[in-house]
Amino acid sequence: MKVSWLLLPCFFLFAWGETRYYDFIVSSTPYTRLCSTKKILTVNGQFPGPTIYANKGDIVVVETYNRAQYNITLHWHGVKQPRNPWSDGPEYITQCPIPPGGSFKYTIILSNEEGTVWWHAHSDWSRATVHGAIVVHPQLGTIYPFTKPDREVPIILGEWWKEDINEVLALGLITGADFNVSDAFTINGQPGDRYPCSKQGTFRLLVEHGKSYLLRIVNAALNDEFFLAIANHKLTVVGTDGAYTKPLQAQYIMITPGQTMDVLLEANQPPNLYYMAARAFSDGVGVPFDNTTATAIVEYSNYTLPHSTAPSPIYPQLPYYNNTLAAFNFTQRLRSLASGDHPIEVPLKVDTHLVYSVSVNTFPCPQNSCGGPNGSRFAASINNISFETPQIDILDAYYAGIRGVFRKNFPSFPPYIFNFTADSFPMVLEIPKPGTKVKVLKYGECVELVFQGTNLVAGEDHPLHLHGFSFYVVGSGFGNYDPVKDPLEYNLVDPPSKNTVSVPRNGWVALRFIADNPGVWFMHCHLERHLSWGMDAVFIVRDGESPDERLLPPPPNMPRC
Ligand SMILES: *[C@@H]1O[C@H](CO)[C@@H](O)[C@H](O)[C@H]1NC(C)=O
Ligand SMILES: *[C@@H]1O[C@H](CO)[C@@H](O)[C@H](O)[C@H]1NC(C)=O
Ligand SMILES: *[C@@H]1O[C@H](CO)[C@@H](O)[C@H](O)[C@H]1NC(C)=O
Ligand SMILES: *[C@@H]1O[C@H](CO)[C@@H](O)[C@H](O)[C@H]1NC(C)=O
Ligand SMILES: *[C@@H]1O[C@H](CO)[C@@H](O)[C@H](O)[C@H]1NC(C)=O
Ligand SMILES: *[C@@H]1O[C@H](CO)[C@@H](O)[C@H](O)[C@H]1NC(C)=O
Ligand SMILES: *[C@@H]1O[C@H](CO)[C@@H](O)[C@H](O)[C@H]1NC(C)=O
Ligand SMILES: *[C@@H]1O[C@H](CO)[C@@H](O)[C@H](O)[C@H]1NC(C)=O
Ligand SMILES: *[C@@H]1O[C@H](CO)[C@@H](O)[C@H](O)[C@H]1NC(C)=O
Ligand SMILES: [Cu+2]
Repeated sequence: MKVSWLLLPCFFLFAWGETRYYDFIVSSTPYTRLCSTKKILTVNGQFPGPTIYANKGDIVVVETYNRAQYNITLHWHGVKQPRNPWSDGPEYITQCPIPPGGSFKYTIILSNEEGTVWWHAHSDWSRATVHGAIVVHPQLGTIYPFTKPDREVPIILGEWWKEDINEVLALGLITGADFNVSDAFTINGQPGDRYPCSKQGTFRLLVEHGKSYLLRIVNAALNDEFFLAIANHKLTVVGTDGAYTKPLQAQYIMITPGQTMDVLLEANQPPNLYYMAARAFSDGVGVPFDNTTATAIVEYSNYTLPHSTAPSPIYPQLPYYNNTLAAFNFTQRLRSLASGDHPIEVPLKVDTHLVYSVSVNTFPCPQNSCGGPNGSRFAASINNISFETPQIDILDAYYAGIRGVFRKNFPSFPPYIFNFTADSFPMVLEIPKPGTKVKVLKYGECVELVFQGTNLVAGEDHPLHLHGFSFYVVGSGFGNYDPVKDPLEYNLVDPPSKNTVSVPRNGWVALRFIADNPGVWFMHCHLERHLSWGMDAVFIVRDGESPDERLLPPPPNMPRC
């Protein structure tokens, strides 16, 4: 075992793991999809990128070399990185980008994550193609809380644009209109045979009758939540966001960008070809989305072609794209495993209550000249603050005491209380306030955070992601959150542990976490369009008193702005 500079006394809460090393080379690589070839950003030339394998409690060191023409940063999504925001990745939040020709050594500290987490770029929209899975196996000497599957397969869901992704981003930012939607969805990089020129590469999962498969599903898409199903097969969810769940049987799953799901597939059907299909769950009225379907094929090994007919895989049933209840029904049934070997500790006493409203907004444009509704420019906000990205990263400004980069007055509650889920609003409510504000938390305090979705401009499901923590989703519902009645219905026994939670359209979710990870931590909608419009917030968790409750020192060679 190699000892890294990070191993300070009392550092490991969980175990002494191994250190693993990976080299990631970011470059522009030509790829052919949908009948044409374009250059995309990749890691080591792969799309999706390489899978990182580790055991619980390990440290993973990723030497990252930027051989592309764009700034880049990498984020280790779902990894809490205790005391180490320096390697968390979001550009201008915890680091300056790695410039073309530059390099940076990321140190990824695994703690209690077990299952599937993932990595992706966190600069502009480059995560469209720069992403991959992180598989965290149980510690040596411990086992899965379910029968060991015969094989494990990462299933990475993504999107494909015919245009260069930087142009899609630039066009939306210039015009103020909504961004162009993708032209295809992908499963392990392949759209599947419902798209032109795509039959050849379709991802095939070869299975043997009687065996079981652990699908490590990651939604790496920029802007689309997915329904996913496999024809004639039940799916058994056993984990999500790097934590185990009680086995949950389902005909379909709903997975948002940022989420992972570990799903057991039993190959127990008559040998045949079966489609795995993924299409958007999109419930915003009038909100444009990619209305296509990606497919892969589950192929039984002893399946023999019937001589008379051309093989046509069996197609699964998926909920309709705007079926809010189907999505909510699935999400709401997830429960933590909460067993003797995998106990959970749901905080019962809350120190700080926060209510954050999440809204899509508009800014007026001179002569109504922009591409958004009525000539406005699209925006988005949390508690009516539309986040403005600073030019120096917030972590550096906090650590070095640089003034003028951010303010500490992020509102704890919506500044104005109204019927958040009403059908229409006075125009003045639609316009947010731009700013770079953070919420400061004391080390170790218990936070209850309620996200309230609003119907401003267009209500839709928002997948909110918190860096640096997992949280327990203790409640959710439709309408306006009621601070008196709704807490009576909380699940404080076995709520799911998540890092990305879907805030239902015209509804709310309540979550709890202990602020025991000092540093600067980004929180944002994981729909990239909303992130770019300002649906973002930042927490600063102060140092605690003992040495192992303090921020680690910055590593050498942090990129400069
Ligand atoms: C956006 O979509 C429009 C309409 O489909 C198309 O003409 C244009 O080329 C696209 N531009 C980019 C940058 O994606
Ligand atoms: C082939 O499929 C049948 C089910 O129809 C199963 O009983 C048998 O064990 C399978 N054989 C192999 C080698 O997988
Ligand atoms: C999406 O496609 C389905 C057919 O698959 C069609 O019925 C529906 O109208 C389409 N919806 C939108 C908003 O394009
Ligand atoms: C879903 O969309 C269809 C039109 O495509 C519409 O008739 C229906 O009311 C919508 N359902 C919901 C729940 O919004
Ligand atoms: C949720 O799904 C379960 C299982 O599929 C079903 O029995 C139940 O009726 C559904 N509930 C709603 C509200 O759709
Ligand atoms: C656009 O303007 C119309 C008429 O003034 C108004 O009813 C509508 O709410 C506006 N839409 C948005 C999204 O602001
Ligand atoms: C808010 O508006 C919705 C939609 O019009 C309505 O159904 C609901 O009763 C309103 N809630 C309150 C608290 O007024
Ligand atoms: C947001 O703030 C702006 C500027 O102060 C104000 O005009 C607007 O009404 C506020 N909107 C909400 C929903 O609080
Ligand atoms: C790359 O990052 C540097 C440092 O923050 C910044 O000055 C530059 O504008 C960035 N380039 C692009 C294309 O975003
Ligand atoms: Cu959103």
